[in-house]
Amino acid sequence: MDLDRLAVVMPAYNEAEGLPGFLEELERTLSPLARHLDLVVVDDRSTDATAAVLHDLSGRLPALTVIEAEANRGHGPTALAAYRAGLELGPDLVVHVDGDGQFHGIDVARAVRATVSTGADVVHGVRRGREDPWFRRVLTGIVGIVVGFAAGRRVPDVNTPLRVYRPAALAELLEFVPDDALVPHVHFSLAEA
Ligand SMILES: Nc1nc2c(ncn2[C@@H]2O[C@H](COP(=O)(O)OP(=O)(O)O)[C@@H](O)[C@H]2O)c(=O)[nH]1
Ligand SMILES: [Mg+2]
Repeated sequence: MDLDRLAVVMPAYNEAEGLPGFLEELERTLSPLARHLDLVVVDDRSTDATAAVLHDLSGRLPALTVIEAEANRGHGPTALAAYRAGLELGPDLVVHVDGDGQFHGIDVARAVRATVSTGADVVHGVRRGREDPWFRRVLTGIVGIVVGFAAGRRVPDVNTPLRVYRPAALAELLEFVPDDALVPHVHFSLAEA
């Protein structure tokens, strides 16, 4: 694969238990895709052992950079801070994935490969067969319909956290979304469409 630098950016909140396995899995599956891999995790002032676990891991995973948020600001602003930190590294592609380990490393790698092979500015990983509570599904459905209507095209899994961006496209999107946006990926999806 023809990538010089690949940056994975990740907001994390109270994920002490799952993060080591997930980050090691990402390192294993993604490092073959680029000469240099960065894993940038922004810890949103977790109240569990996330900060200590990340500190420990950074000794073992040279790819890992940990950023401690100044205050707990929620998922959206933390994801935006992670995107900005990733962009600053000057990567060929930026991958965003949540710290909850909801995706398999091989699927993250598939999304990266799809971005390279299609030349797309943006690739979304779409979650199928989710087992969310009914109110989450209703909310997701309504947001999907509103965005689809506003954008003039259907955007499946409109708020998906697995997203791959070319840096120029991401920089444009970051201009478009306020730093404190609660659901920046919905804004992104709308702007992308
Ligand atoms: N940064 C941050 N993330 C949070 C907070 N509360 C929940 N999250 C994370 O938000 C992410 C998305 O929530 P989730 O329920 O997985 O949504 P879904 O993936 O759309 O089903 C998860 O990674 C949670 O850990 C918070 O206060 N700060
Ligand atoms: Mg999730």
